[in-house]
Amino acid sequence: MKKIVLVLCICLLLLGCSRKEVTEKENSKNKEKVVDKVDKNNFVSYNGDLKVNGVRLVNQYNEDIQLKGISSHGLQWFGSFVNEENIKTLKNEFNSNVFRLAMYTIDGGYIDNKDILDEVIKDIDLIISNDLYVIVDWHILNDGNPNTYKNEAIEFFDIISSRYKNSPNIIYEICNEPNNTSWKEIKSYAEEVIRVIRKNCNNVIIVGTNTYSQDVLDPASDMINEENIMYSLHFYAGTHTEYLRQRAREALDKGVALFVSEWGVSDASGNGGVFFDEATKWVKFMNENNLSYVSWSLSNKDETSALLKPSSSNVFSDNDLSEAGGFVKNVLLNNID
Ligand code: DCB
Repeated sequence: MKKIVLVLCICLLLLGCSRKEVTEKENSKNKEKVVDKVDKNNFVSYNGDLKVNGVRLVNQYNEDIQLKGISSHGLQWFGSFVNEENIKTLKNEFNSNVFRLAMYTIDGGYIDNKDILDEVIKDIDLIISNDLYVIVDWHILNDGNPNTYKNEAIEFFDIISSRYKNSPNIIYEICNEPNNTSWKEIKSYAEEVIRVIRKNCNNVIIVGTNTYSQDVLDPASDMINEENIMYSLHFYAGTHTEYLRQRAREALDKGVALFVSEWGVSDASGNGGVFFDEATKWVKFMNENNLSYVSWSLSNKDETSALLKPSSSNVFSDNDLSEAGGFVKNVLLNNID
C-alpha cells in the first residue's frame, strides 16, 4: 500500500514539473509573439508602465525605451493643432511615440482660465486612443519660481492623476522651465506635487531644473528620493552648445536621469537660425545616450522653431512643414545622425 502511495506521489510530482515546463515554454513563446507584434499601433499596449532604472527609462519588461516626439505650443494659443488628423500623422508618418501638451500657467493658461482643463482632458483622451505616451506639462515660464502657483499645481495634478490613475500613457511634467530661482525651491515644490500624484499612481514624473531646465547638475548632489523621477534638460541649438552637452554627460555620470522634454533648432527665444549643424550634434548626443526627446513646437507661428509654415491650416501635410519641421521629421525618421 505504502509503495503504491509513494509511486503515485512521484508520478504527480513529475506531472507537476513537466506542466510547469510547458507553461514556461508557452510564456516565452507568447512573449516572443508580443515582441514581434510591437509596432506603432500598439506602442503603449506593449511597453506599458514606464519606469526609471538608474538613468535609464525602461518599459514594463525592463527593456530600454526611447521616446521621441513633438510638443504643442501653448494650448491657449495653438490648441487647435492638437487634433485627430495631426496626431495620426505624427504617429504614422513621423514615427512619434509621444506627444507633449504644453499647458501654460499664466499668459492665458490654467491660472488665467481654468476652462483649459477640458481641452487638456480631451487631448489626453485623443492621444491615449492612438496608443501613444502623453506628457502633461505644467508650463511655467514667466512665473519663474514654481512655488508661485503651487496650490493650483497641486489641484491640477490631483485632478489629472486621479482621473488617469490606471493609465500607463501619462508622463507628468510638473514644472516646465523654472528660472531665477534655486534648486532648493524647485525641490521643495516637486516633493509636494509628487506626493499628490503618488497617492494615485506611480507614473514617471519629470522635474524641471533652474535656468530654463539647464541646471541639470543641481540634482546630482541633492536628488529627489522617490521612484520614477527624471529631470528635464532643455536646449535650443542656436544658444546651447557643447558646454551644455558636457554638463549633461556629467549629470548622467552622477546618476541624474535626464529627459529632453523640449528642444528646438532655433535660438532660446524660439526664433533665429536655423541651426542645423548644432542640432545634429545634439541629436547624435541624445541617440548615443538613449535620451528621450520632444521637439518645440507644433504651431504655425511666424518663428523658426515652429514646425509649420505660417500659411498652414490646422490640419497639416508635408507641404506645410517649415524648415524646422522638415528637419525634425527627418530626425524622428532616423535620417539624421
Ligand atoms: C522656452 C519655453 C517655451 C518657449 C521656448 C523658446 O523658453 F519653455 O515656452 O517658447 O523655450 O523660447 C516660446 C515660443 C514663443 C512665445 C514664448 C513665450 O516659441 O512663441 O512667445 O515662448 O511664451 C526659453 C528657453 C530658454 C531660455 C529662455 C526661454 N534661455 N524663454 O535659455 O534663456 O525665456 O522663453
